[in-house]
Amino acid sequence: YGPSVEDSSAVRDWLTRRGPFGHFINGKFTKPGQTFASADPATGDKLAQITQGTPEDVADAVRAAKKAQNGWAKLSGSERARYLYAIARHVQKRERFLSVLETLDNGKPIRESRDIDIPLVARHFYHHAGWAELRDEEFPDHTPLGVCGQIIPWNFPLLMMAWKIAPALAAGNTVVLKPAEYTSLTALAFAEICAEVGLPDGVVNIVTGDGATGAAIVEAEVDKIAFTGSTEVGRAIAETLAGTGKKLTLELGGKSPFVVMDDADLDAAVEGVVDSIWFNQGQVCCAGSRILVAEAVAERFETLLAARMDKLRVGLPLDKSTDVGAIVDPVQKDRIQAICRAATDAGAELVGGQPGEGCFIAPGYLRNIAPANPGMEQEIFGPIATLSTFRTADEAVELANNTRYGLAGSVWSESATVATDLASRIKAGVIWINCANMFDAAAPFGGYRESGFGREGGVAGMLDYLAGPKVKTKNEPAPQTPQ
Ligand code: TXE
Repeated sequence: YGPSVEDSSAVRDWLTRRGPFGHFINGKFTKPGQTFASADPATGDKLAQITQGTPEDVADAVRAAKKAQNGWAKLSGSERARYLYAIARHVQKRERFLSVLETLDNGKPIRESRDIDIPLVARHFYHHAGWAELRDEEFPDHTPLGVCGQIIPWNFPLLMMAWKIAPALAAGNTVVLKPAEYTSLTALAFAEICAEVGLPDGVVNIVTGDGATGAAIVEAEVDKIAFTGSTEVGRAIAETLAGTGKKLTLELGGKSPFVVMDDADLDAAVEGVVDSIWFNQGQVCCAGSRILVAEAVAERFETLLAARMDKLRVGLPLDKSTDVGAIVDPVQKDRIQAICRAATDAGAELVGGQPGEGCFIAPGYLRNIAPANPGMEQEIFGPIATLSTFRTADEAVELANNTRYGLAGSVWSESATVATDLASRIKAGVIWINCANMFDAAAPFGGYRESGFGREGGVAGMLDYLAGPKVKTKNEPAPQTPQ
């Protein structure tokens, strides 16, 4: 099945009926203040007017969250779990509506929002409902942090919101969350779900706006900041928070290696590339953006890759047959093209990757690319990979680790010994073997080096929303030796 024209008109009716949008503070929508437009990147059509949050709006939201926190934390774990289960069920009930809204606002193919984003949102709330029930038993010496300020990006708007809100609430915290300015609409629809399930006022507060609103949250009287976004903004937030005692977790950029060994199943590896860098138009922090392939199979791999790339359909995101939708905003499209230009100016060759009208860019890859080429070093955050070769496993590891990031990696080999050996030597928070971009609410996700710190998901993710003694957990990442 797939969302139909009727689903799309239901979303448009909702936008007309509900907009212009204010914030969601203390269980109610505020009157819209000064607004800005949110557009459909595929057509340029305006979807809604959103309020630019002021420091006063942020202060109101923090006050509401503070007032609600004690009562929320005092509920028994199973009472908090009931709300999280109810949220998960309501997300499932409104699955079609939410996937169409996400696709209109972000430009991602409807197949992805329908089959990946929204189901994972529900899964994240179900999983953390379980944690709410187990919290007292599993972490008896821990307490909630208090009010959490959460700032999220635009590449997986509702899913990143779930990653932030679900563990925070399960642990007994309350939140003030700011969605990205390009993609605020599903967060506002989610606010309606919070009201529908009768979540106590002030437990979840959504304040919309741009970076200035984000900065106001960082400076507000919150106990933790959880941020996902660019390394530059992450660094600025860390500087602002230094010495304040506020807890901080950062999930930043990446330039993840995708290593294809000479004994790999090449057809499967090519499909892995599709899931990795051409998924969500390459706007994925853990995208396997640096393809490293063993020289012995490089020619055959590239032939298969180019043929598969040509079959991908770039098109309107609401069309169920579209593989590659629209880039989120013209600003991001310009950024992607600027890095590709710098890469080709420095001698790389771009295969595919041509811009279309509006926010579209065809999938592509950069070949003949030197390790110091800007296209190899910078996060392109678009549907463009790099393709280079290696001779030995040691060289593969060296190239894989030759980056300032350390978020994810993917290794392809038919030998379990080879694959696990490589996996253990690549410095990244997540390594996938013979697959890519697999997410599970129980598996901790997060980076090393300039990809940030802190984990989301699983036990490690829960501990980042609690204060108390360190608990050694089975799936906790091994401590990282400073580089
Ligand atoms: O990110 P920003 P942008 C990378 C990716 C992309 C680049 C730029 O390479 O091309 O960053 O994207 C809020 N204080 N990633 O400019 O600005 C902002 O409003 C507090 C990787 O969109 O970091 C939004 O809500 N908050 C990444 C959020 O930060 C501030 C996903 C992210 O926006 C702020 C996104 C400030 N001073 C981009 N300035 C990933 N890890 O997945 C902005 N914001």
